[in-house]
Amino acid sequence: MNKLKRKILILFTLIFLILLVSCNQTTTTTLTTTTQTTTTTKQLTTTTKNLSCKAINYEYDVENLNYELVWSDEFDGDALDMTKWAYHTGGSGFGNNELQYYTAGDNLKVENGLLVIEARKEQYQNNQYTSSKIWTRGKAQWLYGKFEIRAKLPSGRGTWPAFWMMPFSSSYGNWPNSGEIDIMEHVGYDMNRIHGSVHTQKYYHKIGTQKTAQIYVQDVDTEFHVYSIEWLPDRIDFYVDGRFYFRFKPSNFVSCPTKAEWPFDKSFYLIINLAIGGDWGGARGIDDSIFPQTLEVDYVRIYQSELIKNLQQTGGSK
Ligand SMILES: [Ca+2]
Repeated sequence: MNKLKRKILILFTLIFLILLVSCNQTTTTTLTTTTQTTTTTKQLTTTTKNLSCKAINYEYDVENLNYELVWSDEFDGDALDMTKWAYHTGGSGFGNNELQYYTAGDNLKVENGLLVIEARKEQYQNNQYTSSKIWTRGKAQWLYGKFEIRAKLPSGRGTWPAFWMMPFSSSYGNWPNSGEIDIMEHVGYDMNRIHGSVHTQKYYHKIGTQKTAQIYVQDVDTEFHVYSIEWLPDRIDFYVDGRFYFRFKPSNFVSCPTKAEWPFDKSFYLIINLAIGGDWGGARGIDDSIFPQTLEVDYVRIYQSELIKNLQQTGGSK
């Protein structure tokens, strides 16, 4: 009898042990699965979050982008090419209390391979000056690329020429929310100091947060210089005569840029104008003895890279 009892006891103990081990294994497996699921969810969340950030996680070799000329105007004809440009006319001050009236061609000519915009001291409607502003709006716009303008600037107190870009459609709202890129600005009371700037919802001049830089260039009014930007998916670099002087890269300021810092993932069109007076150009008055003044442009050349056009954000976190 004792032998049988011992056998039964051993058997029960064995069954108990097997059950215990098996139960433990199930618990362990369940725990592992839960942990893995949590980790996977976490990874997915992180990835999604990073992809919603703008202007980060782009990988490219900036030295090997194989740029191709996609649009240009050498101004070789004897009139403005209206398939490429349109006049922006009017005299309402353009938000900066500018004093010129922009005419539809009276202040502009194309000759000797140059576009020449002439600002004059003459009454036109309620304005004391006339000048010209042209843009590619509705005719051509670009997302990313190299934009080069070779030009000779006017001189004297009150002049304010600019090469700049505005969004084709204001997807992120009214100015400055959809962005503005100022390739070159120059005010005549501060000769030879070239300004490159961007404006966005978060960074713009009316609240004193615009991102801008300056470079001193000799003889802007007597020599031609090349004013250019290289606009990439995560930054915009500014140059004069190939000399780099400013990089706007939003990830230098915030870890996850949004449209408030980087609205520059949409197409922009190009603008050339010569303003007179205004909040900035006229900050030290206008010297009426300087007129007429001219802005001369030798060419506008725009290059793009297929690699950049097709570049996607990488998924990993950085
Ligand atoms: Ca030319």
